Amino acid sequence: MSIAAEPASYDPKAVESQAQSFWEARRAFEVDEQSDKPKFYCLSMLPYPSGALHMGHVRNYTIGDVISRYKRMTGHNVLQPMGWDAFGLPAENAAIKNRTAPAKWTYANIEHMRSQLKSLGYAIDWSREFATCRPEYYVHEQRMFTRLLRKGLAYRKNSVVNWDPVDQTVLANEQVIDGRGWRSGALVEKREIPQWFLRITDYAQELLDGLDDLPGWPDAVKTMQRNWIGRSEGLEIQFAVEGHEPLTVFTTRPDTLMGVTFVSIAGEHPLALKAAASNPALATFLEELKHGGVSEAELETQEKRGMDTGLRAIHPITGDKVPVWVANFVLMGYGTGAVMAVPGHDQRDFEFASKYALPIQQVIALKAPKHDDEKTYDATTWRDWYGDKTRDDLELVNSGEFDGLDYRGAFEALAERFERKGQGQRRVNYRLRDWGVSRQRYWGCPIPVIYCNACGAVPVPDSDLPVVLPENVTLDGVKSPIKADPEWRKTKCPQCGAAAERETDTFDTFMESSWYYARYTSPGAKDMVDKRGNYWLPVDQYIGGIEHAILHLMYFRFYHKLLRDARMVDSDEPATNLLTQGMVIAETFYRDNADGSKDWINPVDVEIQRDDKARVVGATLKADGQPVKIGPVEKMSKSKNNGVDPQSMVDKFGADTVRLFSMFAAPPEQSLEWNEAGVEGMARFLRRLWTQVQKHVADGAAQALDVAALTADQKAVRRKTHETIDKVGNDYGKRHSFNTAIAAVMELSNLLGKFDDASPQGRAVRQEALEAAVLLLNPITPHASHALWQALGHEETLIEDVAFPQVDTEALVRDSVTLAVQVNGKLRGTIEVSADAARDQVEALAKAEPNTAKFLEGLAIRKVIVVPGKIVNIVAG
Ligand code: ANZ
Ligand code: ZN
Repeated sequence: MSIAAEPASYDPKAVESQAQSFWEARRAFEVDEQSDKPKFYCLSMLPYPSGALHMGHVRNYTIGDVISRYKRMTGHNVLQPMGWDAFGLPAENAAIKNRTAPAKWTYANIEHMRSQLKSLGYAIDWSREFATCRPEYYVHEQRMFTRLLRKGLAYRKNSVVNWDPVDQTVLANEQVIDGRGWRSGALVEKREIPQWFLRITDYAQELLDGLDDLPGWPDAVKTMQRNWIGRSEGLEIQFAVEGHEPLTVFTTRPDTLMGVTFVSIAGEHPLALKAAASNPALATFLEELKHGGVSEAELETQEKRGMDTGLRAIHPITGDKVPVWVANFVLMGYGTGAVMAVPGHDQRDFEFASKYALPIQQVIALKAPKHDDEKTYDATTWRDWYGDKTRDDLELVNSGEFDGLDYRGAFEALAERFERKGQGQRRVNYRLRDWGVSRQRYWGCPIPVIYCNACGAVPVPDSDLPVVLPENVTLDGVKSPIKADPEWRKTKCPQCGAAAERETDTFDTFMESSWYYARYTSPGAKDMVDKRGNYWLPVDQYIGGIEHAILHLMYFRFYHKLLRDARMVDSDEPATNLLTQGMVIAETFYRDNADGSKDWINPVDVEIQRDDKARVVGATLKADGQPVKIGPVEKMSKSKNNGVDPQSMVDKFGADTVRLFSMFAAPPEQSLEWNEAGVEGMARFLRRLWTQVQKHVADGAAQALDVAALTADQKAVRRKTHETIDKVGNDYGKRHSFNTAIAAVMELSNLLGKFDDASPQGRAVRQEALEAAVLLLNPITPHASHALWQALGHEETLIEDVAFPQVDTEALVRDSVTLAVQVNGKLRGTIEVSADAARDQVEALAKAEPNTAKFLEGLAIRKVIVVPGKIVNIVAG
């Protein structure tokens, strides 16, 4: 026997760079469609190249990588791509600040972040990488748009934007701070300008119905999407207006029709504009309304304001005259822009009527009121239950012929009546609006349209695409360089050849992120996607932040349907399974400044003091040793300076440890609290496993395992090995429960630490256990696993190609079981019996157990109950 050499100690830097160069040289993760394995497309939401990876990225991409590597080990042809969502406002802001072009800034960030991703060892097919700001990417988007334009699925209409009167520019919502321009500080105005829209509303019902076919999506996301689509069934009802055309209202509550005491219309409603023509006070009021917010949230919260137009509408059933008011909470863009107001049962109408002393009338009541306050209607305070149509304990009152009907009954009766008389009709409305894709920003994909005085808006012909965005520009922060440059927009009309001008708006950046998943499947394809798309799509596992639950994921689903209808893909939905990972949070630390503000201190600069029960009792700044205050645990952010730079953690601990911690600290959907002590714990575990393997192999190769020859202890270790394989396989594959998988491997490693058996079969059992541990951790710690697998004697088989270990069910069988022995229901001892022991043998052993025997002394045994595998209860007296 040779003297064991000192085992190589764990050097993550060396191990990781060795594994990474190996993968790179072998192109280990490049895939194509020529495979007899089932495909698995694992996609993580692509990053915005902001400058450096943050912990949220690391968490997202590690989850995706663990799933990808696990799927590869279980026999799948796995595609895991990566790219850059490279257009967007931050590049413009950074360009102004750093006096560089947005393109230059973006490309530099991509370089840096790519190397960061590579240092984390993700199993990415880098040959498919792209940046969405490149013409060879966005040309497809432009071609798609011109197609949609010809099909009528894209159109132009006026729409309101935020206008900064000082900078003479349109502002994005996030550039409006407290109603003022972020640079100029000027009060922002609303302006109507023509903008391009995609008809996502044509797909509203399909987008809604499709959610029922997505069992692999979180319910929370599906609910948010349903609410966003906001399907409402109701009636359109006509109200005659004295001296004018009839007014049509949309209501979901026709059952409250007899409670209508006025009609409310939007400030932009044509009838309001007509009335204002001869009513200067009203005209002034309409002008004022234009300055309010435009978002629905703002409309919900702002104070109710209105003005009587002086017009009178005729109630379609009673013939009574009711006033027509302009109300600031009625949206022109929803329904008909006109509402039959029922202050008795609609809260907004109630607040409005209370403010302007308009009549309030009860028409819905409880069928069987119990409490006194339910028996009388109180028009001075709002009662929510009157307005809830889903309740079946309500009925119509004060409604003449409709009294006694419920919501459904009244709905049907009125729908039928109005449809017969031509005074109204059933109608489904969606809250979903068409997707406004125009942005007045520079750093985006140019909208491929040419304006000609004679021909109007003409799509740029395919042969002239792409319309390229100039990258070499200077930004002064006021105007988009392509808007400021009179030359860029000059062109000829593709139809008549006359002098014409290009559109200078660019697309919303959600456009690029709506189809990138399809492009990854078809690198180099002439069109957006080719037949390779049908091999890979739909995405089998999509992973990203919950903040994308509504917009991105809606556009992503919409775009897939556009691709399907353009016959580019066969499927209806882009992704079968969706995982929304939780936030990364961390402690906050600060010191108070004299002026009451706070100086936030980064957690890496803080030393934490704990008591002997590990409770935090204080914190000091490492630099000066003086105390700092501890704030709440919050999402990592710049404003609280509690972000931990992943790169510094990778440099300090290695990528595997960072990956291990981010998978161990919390289940993927939950918040993950970053703490360095936890990271150190993970580093210790990896080092221990490393040493266990190195010590084991230093003693030479293990003999072949002879299952029949194992001792009880050896069998117990082997059983643990296979129990662990079984559990980890389930945790990865069925539950995405990575933290419990890691914990199981830790237990196995602990057991090996106590298993001190240098016999040939002892070593064979240890070899099997260590191989299992290394393989089971491979999806999470691929670098260490790569090296340890080789150390375990597999120079020729690569761990990247090794299958996930199989459970040997024989090994799970317990030869002996431990039984509790009770006398008259009280625990007196335990016995070890063979798993297939006969009943009388078990009884005999139980009675002979020394402590039990003591308690049985002098008693007569009446009965012995044996619960197999669990207990023996001896009844004696
Ligand atoms: C009378 C009524 C009585 C209403 C009642 C509600 C409760 P959803 O479910 O979102 O579709 N409405 C219609 N068009 C509107 C607009 N352009 N701006 C603001 N509000 C509008 O809501 C439909 C209900 O919202 C409609 O039903 C209408 O008020 C109002 F007890 O009609 B209801
Ligand atoms: Zn023309």
